[in-house]
Amino acid sequence: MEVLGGELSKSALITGITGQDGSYLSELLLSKGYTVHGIVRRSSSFNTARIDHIYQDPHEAGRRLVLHYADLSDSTGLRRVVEAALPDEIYNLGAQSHVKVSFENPEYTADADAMGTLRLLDCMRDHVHHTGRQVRFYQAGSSEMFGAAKPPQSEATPFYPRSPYAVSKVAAHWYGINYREAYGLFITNGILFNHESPRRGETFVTRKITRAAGRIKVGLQKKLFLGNLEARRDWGFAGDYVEAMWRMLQHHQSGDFVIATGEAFSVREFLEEAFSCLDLHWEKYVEIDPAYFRPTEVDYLLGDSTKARTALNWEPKTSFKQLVRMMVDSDLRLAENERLIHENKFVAADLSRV
Ligand code: NAP
Ligand code: G4F
Repeated sequence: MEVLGGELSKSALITGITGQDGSYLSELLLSKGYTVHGIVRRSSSFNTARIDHIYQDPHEAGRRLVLHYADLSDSTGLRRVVEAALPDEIYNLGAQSHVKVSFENPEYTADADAMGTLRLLDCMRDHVHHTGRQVRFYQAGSSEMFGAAKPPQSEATPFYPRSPYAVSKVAAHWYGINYREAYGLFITNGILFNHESPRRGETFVTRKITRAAGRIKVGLQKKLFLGNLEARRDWGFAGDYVEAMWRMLQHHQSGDFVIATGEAFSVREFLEEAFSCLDLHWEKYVEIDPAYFRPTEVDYLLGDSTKARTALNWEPKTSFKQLVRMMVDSDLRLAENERLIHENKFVAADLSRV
């Protein structure tokens, strides 16, 4: 903890700060007075779009958002960042988070999601040992870990992972428990069901649908190719879920917590809801492309978050319909801007000539 303007300010370190959840969590922690340190991967193009609105120039006095180049595949870098940030709380959100991609890049997924967690836990273990500081660790576990287990799924449901991503998250979950028990560290595993937002990556099914609905509405797209429409998911709003992450680390005891809405809908139902927001009939536009089927699918995720509701006093604030509407409205605005650029024959800089 550091003294900021006479008040004690907590320091948090977030891996995956450039992702959907990282951006919402940063906003939440900044609003609570934290100094937020975030790990950004080096990329040849900018990857900070989701946090550009809260970015603070390194030359700004008293800045509370500090970005560090590091990668979950590089322990040395992680160690340096932990030593520089002196975090009270570590949120490990960084991951190769796409299930279908994990079948194509299983080894990389295991390295970032399972080994990356182990590397960061080990940094924390040494840091706590050498400094005697109190540090709390949040691990971004997933309902994918339940996989083929019968719904509803709670903390008591045995895992049955169905993808390299899910297997890696199960390993990370158990590394967390082992480090908690072996070294007495405060390590909490969130087991979060699907959560979405206008900032969701565009290749996840909800955003793919709302993005396409907006583009179809303004005449920029004619077809939407999808895979399995029958899968059922318990979809919540990411903004509500980062509040749960924070509450988990404020709780007096570490543990494992399921975070979910308790309602599930199929991909088909999401489609119906999203397209009807724009008075469109999805059947006219959607085609099934088996390329989007998974070698092993997760059919039905439905969470029982009674423990979090009771112990953390957390509950989701956003309904399924409100979530879909929020995403459709945002993506309609995006599509309208795209169309304006298109109609004005706006020419983006051709960087290959520079
Ligand atoms: P996301 O949007 O895909 O963001 C993932 C973040 O991890 C990005 O900042 C990404 O950086 C970073 N990252 C990827 N590989 C990395 C590496 N090797 N080293 C350091 N950073 C790396 O994911 P999200 O939806 O925000 O989810 C956050 C976390 O919760 C993930 O661990 C995900 O698996 C888990 N989770 C998500 C959900 C959900 O429904 N959203 C549900 C349960 C669990 P770039 O921006 O450079 O790519
Ligand atoms: O949107 P999805 O890719 O999300 P999925 O696989 O449930 O994983 C997400 O949620 C997990 C939590 O349970 C996170 F841990 C994970 O990081 C990620 O955020 O797919 C949802 C469903 C699947 O059943 C998929 O087969 O939608 C189906 N689907 C149908 N057509 C499609 C498509 N999924 C994608 N991505 N693209 C399609 O065209």
